[in-house]
Amino acid sequence: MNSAGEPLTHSGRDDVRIMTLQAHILEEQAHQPLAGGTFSWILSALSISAKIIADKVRRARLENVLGSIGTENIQGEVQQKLDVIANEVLLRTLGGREGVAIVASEENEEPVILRDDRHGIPRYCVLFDPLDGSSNLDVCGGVGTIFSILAHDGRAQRAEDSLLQAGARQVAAGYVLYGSSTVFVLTLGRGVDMFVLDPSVGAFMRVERNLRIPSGNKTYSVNEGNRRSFPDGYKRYLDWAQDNGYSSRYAGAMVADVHRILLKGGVFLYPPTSKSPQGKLRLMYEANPMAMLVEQAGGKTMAGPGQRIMDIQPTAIHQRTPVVLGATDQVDAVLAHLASA
Ligand code: AHM
Ligand code: MG
Repeated sequence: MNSAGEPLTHSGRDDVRIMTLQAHILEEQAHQPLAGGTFSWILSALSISAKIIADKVRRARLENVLGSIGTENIQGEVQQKLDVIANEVLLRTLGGREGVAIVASEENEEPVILRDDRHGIPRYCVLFDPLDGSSNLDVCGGVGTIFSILAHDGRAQRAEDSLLQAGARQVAAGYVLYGSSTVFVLTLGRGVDMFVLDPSVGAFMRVERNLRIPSGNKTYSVNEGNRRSFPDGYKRYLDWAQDNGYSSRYAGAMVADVHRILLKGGVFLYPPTSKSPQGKLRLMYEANPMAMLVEQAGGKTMAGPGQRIMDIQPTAIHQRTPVVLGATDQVDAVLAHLASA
């Protein structure tokens, strides 16, 4: 054991130290001025939710919970059965945590105000997309959970106004990718760390500290089926990229695409289209948390020329934004084409 009571291998080297997500959170707590135990309990609720959802995703076909439920969410999108199940899991685990004031989900029209006494312990707002890319489920593709944590502003006139904070004010963000393994990627504003669920132990194990997005990867990730309705600048970029030896990779689930970019570099785009003039992705549940992760890993995230995603002042919790994110060099290459006449 080291001085913090964590197990060390015989060599005592940091790169071979066994560190669970829980131990990591306790260690980081010392550096989080807002945090304390309250904050750690919220992250532990997210970790438990991730394990439960991972299990549901793996058993979906066996338990016959694939396919749509026959209803639409507030965005007018068809809800999958597992969207609803994952949403319930998160609401129930977070709902029990004293430190959570408000939860807002992509799947619910209105935020849920859990506690708003405005006195006592500092509280937080947790926003999430419970099962991003859920249409991938039927074909065993990657899906994920995305979350964003904001400090609850007790001075806001209405409790829900406290949610309308720019992404730059997030105190933590992360995602869980339910892929060939279950991966938890987290930032508390001091870099990005990655954990993998060890199913035999039942714990997320830290496998990477301080992830940095590599530069120089000539890969773009975009739904090229929408190309005809992209603004001209995006078309110019795609022409340039194809003339310059770029490859294309697109999972159709933002979590899977962003995970690849964090590890390998490249750029992800969801431009405005004629069907979705503001882009498809949601600012508060998808773009902001991914922007915090990408910037903490040394990358760049923009909604368009001169507009950093995390500087957008939200006016509605379900609002959408165009997204260009990834390695700084690759995002700059896109922006150069958006700016040119
Ligand atoms: P969802 O939250 O309803 O699943 O939608 C978001 C998903 C993202 O994961 C993904 O990047 C995008 O929608 C794919 O959209 P499209 O099928 O238009 O390419
Ligand atoms: Mg989503």
